[in-house]
Amino acid sequence: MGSWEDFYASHLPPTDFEDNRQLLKQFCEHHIKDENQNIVLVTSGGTIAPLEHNTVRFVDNFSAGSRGSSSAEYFLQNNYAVIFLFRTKSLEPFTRHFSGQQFLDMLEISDNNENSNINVRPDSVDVLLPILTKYKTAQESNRLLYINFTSVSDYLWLLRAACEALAPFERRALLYLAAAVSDFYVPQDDMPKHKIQSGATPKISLQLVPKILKPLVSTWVPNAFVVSFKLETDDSLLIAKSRESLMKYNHKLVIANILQTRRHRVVLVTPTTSEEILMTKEQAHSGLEIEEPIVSEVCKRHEEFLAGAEQ
Ligand code: 9Z3
Repeated sequence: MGSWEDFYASHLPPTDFEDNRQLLKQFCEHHIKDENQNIVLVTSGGTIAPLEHNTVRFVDNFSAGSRGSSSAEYFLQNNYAVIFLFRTKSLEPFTRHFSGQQFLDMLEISDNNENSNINVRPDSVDVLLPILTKYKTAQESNRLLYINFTSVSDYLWLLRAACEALAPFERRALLYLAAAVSDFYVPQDDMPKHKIQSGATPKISLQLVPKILKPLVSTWVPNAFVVSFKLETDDSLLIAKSRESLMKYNHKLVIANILQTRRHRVVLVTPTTSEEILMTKEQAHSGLEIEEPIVSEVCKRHEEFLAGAEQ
């Protein structure tokens, strides 16, 4: 595996990188003026590892962005300013509640002779109104910034830029790294320029993505409250792998989950404690999302950390 310094030296930033860097800077400069304003970076969705520069094919992963997009809403509810760093076309806060034609089905057209109007169907107002109200409140108070990525390289460039903008918040910055970032990729120097031709069987050699938590925790945002996620498919590895990550990177908390049960069970792991958050079937059916108790617990621990009562 190459070092993270080598990675940035050998991979170009995304084309709209400077614009996004400015947006991140402005958003943080706006919120830092209020010394009571906490801020969170939520990463969400999967990254692609392209196989060609002119990308036709790529390696992807399963993440839909449910965890990140719903968590972003709950952080807003807990009065955080939110930077939502997400995979293009994955789920986003607020719009995530309407998939496919659901939104259009909530509208109706009313015609009179003069002009046409669009109204919300009376039976949909109860559903739409609370979501729209929360969305508008977030927008009007400028508390939600959307920044998107596609490839693992774009993600790493934007993550570093976000950390640079967040560093002045010191302990008030919370990082909630829920994106499913590819562990393997084809370095830009090893990639063909054009579409791989179908003739011979291609030999694709993937390299390890550098472990970015290391510089992030030790150098980029050394005072922030950093929370990472650990995904496994084998339950017997979950806690040990989470502790290993805490030892290696020295951050505050790992939220551990298993692919198949991630919607109703997570374990919050620190070097000395582990606390399960479990949702019953009844809670899930009544519409409760596991991200609500997760975010509430993370905010509580961030508050304790801010108060100097770090556990
Ligand atoms: C997670 O574990 C997230 O909870 C999920 C959420 C990606 C499982 P969905 O987007 O899924 O709601 O469908 N994220 C981190 C996964 C990850 O790749 N972690 C790395 C690892 O486990 C380290 S940061 O090695």
